[in-house]
Order: sequence, then C-alpha cells, then structure tokens
Amino acid sequence: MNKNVESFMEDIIFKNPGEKEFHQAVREVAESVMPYIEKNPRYKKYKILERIAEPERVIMFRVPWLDDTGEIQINRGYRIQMNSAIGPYKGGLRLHPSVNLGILKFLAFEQVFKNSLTTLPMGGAKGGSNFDPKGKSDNEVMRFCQSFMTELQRHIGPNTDVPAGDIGVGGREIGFLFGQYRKIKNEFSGILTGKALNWGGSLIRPEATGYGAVYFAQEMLKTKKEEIKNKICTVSGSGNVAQYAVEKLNHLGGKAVALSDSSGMIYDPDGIDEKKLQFVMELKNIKRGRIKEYADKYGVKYFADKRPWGIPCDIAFPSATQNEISKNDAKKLIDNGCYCVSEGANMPTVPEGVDVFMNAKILYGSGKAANAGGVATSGLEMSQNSLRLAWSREEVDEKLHNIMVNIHKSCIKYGKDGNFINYVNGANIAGFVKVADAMIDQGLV
Ligand code: NDP
Ligand code: 2IT
Repeated sequence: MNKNVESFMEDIIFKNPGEKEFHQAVREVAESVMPYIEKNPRYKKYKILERIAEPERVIMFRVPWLDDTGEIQINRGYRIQMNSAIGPYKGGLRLHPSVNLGILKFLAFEQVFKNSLTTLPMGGAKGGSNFDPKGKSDNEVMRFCQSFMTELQRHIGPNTDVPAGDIGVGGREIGFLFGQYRKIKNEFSGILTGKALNWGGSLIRPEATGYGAVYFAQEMLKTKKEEIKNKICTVSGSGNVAQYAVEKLNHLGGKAVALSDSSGMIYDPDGIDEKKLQFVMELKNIKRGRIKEYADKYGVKYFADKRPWGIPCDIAFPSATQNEISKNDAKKLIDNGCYCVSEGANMPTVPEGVDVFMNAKILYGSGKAANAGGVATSGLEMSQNSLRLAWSREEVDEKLHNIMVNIHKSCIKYGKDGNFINYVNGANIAGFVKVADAMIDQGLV
C-alpha cells in the first residue's frame, strides 16, 4: 500500500462522495503515477495529480421532451469538461439509464489520458444522459436529441468541445444532434465526430474502436512472436465496438466465438463469420433486437444473464461496459487458458480482476490504450473537417494502425518492467506526462 496514494484518495473520496466508479478510475491512475511523481518532484510541486482529478467544468441540465403519447418526459443531461491543456475537450456521449455524475466523471477522467496517448491534440470530456433509447421510437429519440442539443450547443464548438458517440449513441443520434446544432447556430462545422460520410464524417470512424482494439492485441501478441491467426476469441457486447472487433478478427484469421448484450450471451464454437456478423449488424443497428435471435437463427447456445468469460479462449475483448469482468471471471479466463485481454470497453475489469491478470503476467492491454483507436480516428475526422477534405479508407486505416502501434510503443517506454510489460502503468504514465507538462507550461489555470 502506498501511503501517498491512500491520503490522496481520502481527499478524492471526501470531495466526490458516492462516485465509486470515479474513485476507482482515479485510484488506478494514482497507483501508477504516484511512484513516477515521487521520482519527478516538479509534478508534485505543481500539484498536477490533484488538479487533473478536478474537472475544469461540470455542466448539468434539464432535458424535457414529449413522448409519442404526448406525455412530458424529463431526463438529466451532463457534459464533464475535464481537461483542455493539450486541445479542445473531446469525448463521447452516453445514453443509458445507469448514467450518473460519477460514471461520466470516471469516463471523462480516463479520456484525458487516452486522448493524450493518441498523440493528437485533444483534451478530455464525456457527457450523456440517463435517457434509455431502448424501446423508444425514432421520433422520440429525435425529440430527445434535439432537446439535449438545445442546451449543449452553448457549451461546445469546433475549437471548444467536440462530442461523439458512446453507449447508446451511434450514427442516428449523431445525426439528430448535428441537425439541431446547425439549425440553432446557423453554422456547419465539425462540432461532433462520428458523422455520416455525406455530411462531414470520416471513413473508418465507425470501425475504429473495434479495429484498434484488435490492432493493439496484434502488437501485444508480437512481443511473444504470436499472431491473431487461428486464435479463439471471446467478445462481449454486440454494439459498435464488438461488431468491428469481430470484423477485424475475421480479416486476420482469428475466430470470434461469443457475443453478448445486457440480456445474455451466445456461444458459437464454429465462429462468427462475415455472414453471421452481417446478421448481427442488421439485428443490432437496424432492427434493434436482442442477441438471443442469433442463437435462434443459427442453432447455437444462448445463455440468459451470462457474460462470455467462462468460455475457453486465447484472447478476450471485453467490449460492453465498465466492471463487466469480476475477480472470478478473471480467474476463469486464466484457468481456461486466456493469455491476452484487449479492452474495447472503458474500465471493463474490476481492480481485483486486474490484479489477477497482472499476477498471471498475461498480455493485459487496459482500455486507455486498447480502445484509443476510436477517439484517435475522431481526431482524424476533426483534421479532415478543418482541411475540408476527406481521406480514403486506406489512408485513415493506415493512420489508425500507426497510432495503435505507437501507443503500444509508449506503453513499453513507460511500462516495461524486466521482461513484463505493465500496460496499465505504461498507458497511465505516458498519458499523464504530456498533459502534466502542458499544464506546467501554461501556468496556474
Ligand atoms: P453500443 O451502445 O454500440 O453497444 C453496447 C453493447 O454493450 C450492447 O451490446 C449493450 O447491450 C452492451 N451493454 C451496455 N451496457 C451494458 C450493461 N450495463 N450490462 C451489460 N451489457 C451492456 O456501445 P459501444 O459499442 O460504442 O460501447 C461499448 C464500450 O466501448 C463502452 O464501454 C464504451 O465506453 C467503450 N468505447 C466506445 C467507443 C466508441 O467509439 N463507440 C470508443 C472507446 C470505448 P444492450 O444493447 O442490451 O444494452
Ligand atoms: O470512450 C471513447 O473513447 C469514446 N466513446 C469515443 C470518443 C470520441 O470522441 O470519439
């Protein structure tokens, strides 16, 4: 136990009561960074860690909208503008009934380090609402998005804050949000990423997080002279990140055997090939159905209320949500032979599960590094918007791939511990240094 971490955390818990996911995210970073700060006292003198853990600004607002029956509904909207030392605030919007201040603060906090790791000039933010898109009509989603943007528009801008998607926010929602911004401001500018191609979006942005998590796994495997080909992979979730992780695994000859949603999981030992993946994309992105329908269609097993971590695999790609791998799940993964975890989701492994992975010395790529491809490609979308140009699929994919290779290198630079690469420390310290130096350069603001 590090005494400095404990006294720092006491203060964080006192100032942010009840925000347990935020405490969890801050503690992880403090544990990585505190020993580094002790060796580099200027970060201590300038109280960088204390400043980084305090959002620059928290915006909370009322989001009233009319449902299809004409009844008034009221949700709460948020935007946490965490840090803008290295660029405009950047980070997704999450629409999920579980959304609260603590969850968005943890996500905004992680985003600061992740965005720094990408090497692109982006600060960190996160936002969203406790609105539940499940079971809502397109018109209800549109009215909600319009009301949400009616307030959010005064806080964002192409050089101020550029939101994007996250859980529950995909192409449909980005479209409705963008339309309302454009109408209110009488301005067509790159204020959101994840836009459609015909109005300013970037090729590869939808694919980027899933592809990036697989590229990161590829780099981790290379350190053991291994490759994705023929590896058995389990993937949780069946949304944006999960779908494109499976697609890239198929490109590289890997075999994805599981997917899930919040109701349960499917296990397809023959592998989710391209055709089956098309079915999942249609099911999830258009019909908005449940993953159980995959089992009905292809005659494979469905397990209600289960996550994929009991299935034997070489590589796991948690790609659903935070704290979806418990300590026991982590043990099961290791016992069944899993030796590589690449986190598509943000903070999917509980701290005790992370300890299990670390003690087993497997290739464990934490979310800040492994899922940074999404926001990195958002950064590329911003560049294209500024240039008023669109790059080809190959160009964007190559840039994304290079960024993931370089993030892996940064993790080695700051996380190598003898023969073991501690990707948690590597990502946290590498992300920290760039933001910390910028904060010192810019004075006490
Ligand atoms: P989607 O909304 O497209 O998909 C989310 C998937 O996870 C769905 O299958 C959903 O199931 C499942 N899920 C969500 N919440 C829960 C829960 N509480 N319990 C169990 N299952 C759940 O989101 P994304 O794919 O975009 O995001 C997935 C993860 O990746 C998140 O952690 C997000 O923060 C992270 N991420 C996303 C990026 C992006 O670019 N989109 C970038 C970097 C990280 P159901 O439909 O039943 O709710
Ligand atoms: O968690 C994340 O990095 C995202 N949801 C993507 C953020 C972005 O701005 O593309």
